[in-house]
Amino acid sequence: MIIHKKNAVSRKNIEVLMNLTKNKGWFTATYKGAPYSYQMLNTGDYAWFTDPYRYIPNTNGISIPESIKELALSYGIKAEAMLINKYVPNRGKLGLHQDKDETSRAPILSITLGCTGVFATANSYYGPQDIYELDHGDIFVFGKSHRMIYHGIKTTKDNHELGVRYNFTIRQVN
Ligand SMILES: O=C(O)CCC(=O)C(=O)O
Ligand SMILES: [Fe+2]
Repeated sequence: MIIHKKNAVSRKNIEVLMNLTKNKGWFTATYKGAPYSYQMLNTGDYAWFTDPYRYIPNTNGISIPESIKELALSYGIKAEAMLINKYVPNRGKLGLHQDKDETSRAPILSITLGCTGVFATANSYYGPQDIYELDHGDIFVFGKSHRMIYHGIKTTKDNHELGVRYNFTIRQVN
């Protein structure tokens, strides 16, 4: 199951999510010493960390807003972690990977605000890719037979007044 809804995030939820991005607690993750090209902010009950990849209880006190939890529930997701990524145009990328640190196999809900992310999906690492342009206000959900797809961000466009791309992924961990 893959769902891509254009311009589907309500005004209220855009405001709620933009407010969350004003929090302190942004950091640049590293893997084996190499920094990621984007910044991250953990919200919800669990935080995601690297080296090794894992979820641990989130201690920064930032919770997932109720209206976002309700949206997630409409896709069958008990929202336990929402990871916010901030990508800078032209530089922000994310290599092809699977989201596999969750014990739960509930779908993953992704929301884009700001600049466009050029999002690739594939059935295998070297397989043919489908490309989706994730624009401001888009919702993307992958679950069921697509839950373990490979996916990543090939590039971030410089096309929105926000000046960056925020991606929110809402996950059920357990
Ligand atoms: O930025 C995106 O659209 C994808 C983010 C993602 O795949 C992740 O954080 O695991
Ligand atoms: Fe991912």
